[in-house]
Amino acid sequence: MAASIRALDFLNGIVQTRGAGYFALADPDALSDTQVCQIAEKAQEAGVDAFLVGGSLLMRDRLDQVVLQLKQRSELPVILFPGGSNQLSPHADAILFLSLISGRNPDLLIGEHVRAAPIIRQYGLDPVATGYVVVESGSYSSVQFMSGSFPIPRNKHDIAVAHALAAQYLGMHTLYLEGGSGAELPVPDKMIQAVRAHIELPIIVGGGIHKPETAAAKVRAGANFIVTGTALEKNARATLLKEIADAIRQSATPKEKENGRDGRLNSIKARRIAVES
Ligand code: 1GP
Repeated sequence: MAASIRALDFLNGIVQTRGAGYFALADPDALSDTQVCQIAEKAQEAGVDAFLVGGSLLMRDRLDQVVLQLKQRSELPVILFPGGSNQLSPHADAILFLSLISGRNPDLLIGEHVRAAPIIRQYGLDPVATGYVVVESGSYSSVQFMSGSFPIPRNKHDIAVAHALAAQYLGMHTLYLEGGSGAELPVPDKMIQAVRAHIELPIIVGGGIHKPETAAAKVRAGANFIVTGTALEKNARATLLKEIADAIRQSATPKEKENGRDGRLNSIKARRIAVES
């Protein structure tokens, strides 16, 4: 991402021209220096669109180091994906400015943001306002524990839709449906479909996605960005990155194929009717 391109324009450009993209997540607690460098060197050629960097907790003070390793070995954008206001780096390009809207913890709805905002400005990071929605994923996840919040039950699609609409009406720029790192079960396809049928925002989906076919199914359900972290921690080989990136591209439909605003609205209505019937 050139310095002159804003992060949101970069993300929207991918949605318009390709329909879906791929983020590789580097958790500084989970990856060794060697693994970070391996992923950085292979990701661009494999078809990764950007790196996310962050985690629920930072056990070691090496956020800057990981961001710099990625920047030095790749031209891909580095977007912070912070577990809190202590996870900021001046070397990153942008930040998912996450509000945990599925929880009712005021600190994660606005408190951490107030602490982070002046530093984000000082560092010149480009914030992307993101509604962060945690979904039940078969086991108790780090994000649930650290946030002290209940996830949305897997079969309660209406609750997920209501949160997604609230994020859109609050003016957020993206919605992140999160199963939690290392999730046993990824966010259900039917929940993604239901959310897609009701909102226009780019939808990011992560947690428990290890295989190309799983990534493809999430994209067909309506996801615009797929995040994988744990899969790369276990296997940083370039072939896995490429297989997942290829699956995402082959399953996506560029948004620019839809016609005009009325066309988009009509297609939302049509998708909603299809999901509800
Ligand atoms: C976690 O969505 C991300 O916040 C990625 O999850 O580590 O399970 O790929 P995984």
